[in-house]
Amino acid sequence: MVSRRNFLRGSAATTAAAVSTATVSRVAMAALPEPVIQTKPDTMPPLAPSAGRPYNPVVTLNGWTLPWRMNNGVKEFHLVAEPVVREMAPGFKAHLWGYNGQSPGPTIEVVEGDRLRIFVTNKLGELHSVHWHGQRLPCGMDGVTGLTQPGIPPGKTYVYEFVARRPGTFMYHPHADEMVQMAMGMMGFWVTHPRDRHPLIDDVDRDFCFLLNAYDIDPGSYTPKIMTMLDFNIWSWNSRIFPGIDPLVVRHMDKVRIRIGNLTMTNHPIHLHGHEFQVTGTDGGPTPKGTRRHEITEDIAVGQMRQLEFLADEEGDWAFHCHKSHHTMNAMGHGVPTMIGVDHRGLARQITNLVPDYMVMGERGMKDMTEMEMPLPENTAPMMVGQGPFGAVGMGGMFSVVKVRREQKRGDYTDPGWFKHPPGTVAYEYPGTLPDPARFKAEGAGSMPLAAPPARPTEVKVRKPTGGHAGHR
Ligand SMILES: [Cu+2]
Repeated sequence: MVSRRNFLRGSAATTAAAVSTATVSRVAMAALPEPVIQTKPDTMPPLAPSAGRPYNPVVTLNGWTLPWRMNNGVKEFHLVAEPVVREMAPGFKAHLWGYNGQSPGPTIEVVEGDRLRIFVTNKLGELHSVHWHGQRLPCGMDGVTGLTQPGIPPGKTYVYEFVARRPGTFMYHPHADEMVQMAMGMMGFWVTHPRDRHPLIDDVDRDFCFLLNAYDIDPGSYTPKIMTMLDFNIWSWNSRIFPGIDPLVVRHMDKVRIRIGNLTMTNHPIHLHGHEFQVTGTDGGPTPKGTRRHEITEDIAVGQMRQLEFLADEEGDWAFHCHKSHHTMNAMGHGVPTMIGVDHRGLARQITNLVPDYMVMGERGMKDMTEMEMPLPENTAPMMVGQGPFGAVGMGGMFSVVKVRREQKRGDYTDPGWFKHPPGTVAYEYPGTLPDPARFKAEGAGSMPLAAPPARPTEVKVRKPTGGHAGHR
């Protein structure tokens, strides 16, 4: 259940107050900007720029923006690469690697033309470097270990300096032992706002961003299996899984931008209900207006960024999710036989006595799992959970809700609760009796008769859910 949140109203001061700054010794770091550490997985309010050129800040889903300091006209940031504990959903925590206390790391927001200095302190046990995905910069600042710089040794700090040359949607991630470091959750979002009015970049009222990431964490364990290439069991947005992903709260008639980057090993067709959006940009830059078309699903390939934009002109709680159905469920969605129509409850109970975490698919479908009294290993996200106003949502993983509300105030991201549907606008039960099905007069009169009839007719019985089970809550 996504709880109602009290958002701190945004300013650099309130955000800084919500975090502590204790990780790196202040003496050792005297010349560096104090590293700001986030301790919570909550969606923090937009960080309004306290200096430099103005811009409309983004909101990072279950994340935050890294504060900076101005030093002689240079924006200075401090990233600390370190092991973190990330709450991926209430009741499920993972040992990940990240930046400044969280995985993903904080979002970095700058303005086109800004001169930047980014300090990266390595508090991992192995070499590290940060690649600024999509940036135009001097080759030696590109952050590829061994190719453009030596790896940053454990305990050392390196400095990256470049100018944010083009506006757009980018990310940062390690380019050192990537397979391990990205599988452990090291990545972050990057937004470069346009310096002036840009013909291809519209002003929006709400600007959200998040990264797609995936983990393979065995039920009952805490650390991702970093050797997994394809068969992940945790499909997350910013290292959070439904129902741990905050809703995207918008005001009716707001112009909304959602920026998404994919650092998993597969593509994700991201699907929005109730609205059509346009893809207004990629990590290559803003897309020419003539190429834009309306979509309701946009496939985001590995290593790509996409900007989706729409006018929120339909009130409601609109599902927003990856359209791969295995990506909207949590651990244990794999490797179980299909048991639809098989009454195996007695058998399952007996096996559970011998193998405590034995899991079987439900008799009526997987959603049975949401209500089985099967004990879960400790620190395991149930496969599909989340209670909506009408019962179990039966989802996990890459799923959230865009909440469009007339009463929402400008700039207010507080969860307004569930949508109150106007009377007569919710699907309802048909009160009459079901008519007998119409049948074809002659069955099997196909154009391709079998050469010889089968020796023995095959007997298959349909087992229908019984009355008590069929009705759904
Ligand atoms: Cu997906």
